[in-house]
Amino acid sequence: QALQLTLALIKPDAVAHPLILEAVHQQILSNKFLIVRMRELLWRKEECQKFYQEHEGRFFYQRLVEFMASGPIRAYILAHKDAIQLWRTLMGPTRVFRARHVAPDSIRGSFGLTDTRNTTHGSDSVVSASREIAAFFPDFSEQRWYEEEEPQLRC
Ligand code: DAT
Ligand code: MG
Repeated sequence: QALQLTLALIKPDAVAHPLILEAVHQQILSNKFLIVRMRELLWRKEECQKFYQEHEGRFFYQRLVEFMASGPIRAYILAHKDAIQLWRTLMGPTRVFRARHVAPDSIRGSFGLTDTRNTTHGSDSVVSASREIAAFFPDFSEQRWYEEEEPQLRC
């Protein structure tokens, strides 16, 4: 079975706290994701606006964009047989109140501060994963990875 790729982000609220950053990183390792690429960066407001284009006009959009540009973020390309769904399950629900109630041990249930400052991001489909990976890792060729690296990694 081929490995699937997803984009995971650790948002500024979590990168700012070394223990939370480390705890989220450990979740990635202990769930047997393969870390294909990783980088830390500070994002500009314009880049955040583009990344979250689908939410333009929502009441939280401005807040979200400003938050994502407010400090360093860590971006990962993660590989796993079920990368997209598994990472989203580990993150838990978007909104912190719900996360604390229905998935208290999830990443957001454990560390989420507010509905906006909710620790992590994960792609929600194969199509958005490709788009989001390209946004953070413009030099990464998914096609090449599937041709040259993935066949040697799957077991
Ligand atoms: P997710 O990040 O779980 O995919 P989403 O795509 O619906 O959720 O929203 C993107 C981000 O926008 C989310 O991580 C935090 C922010 N957001 C979403 N809904 C919100 C709300 N009701 N109030 C404040 N921020 C919200
Ligand atoms: Mg989303």
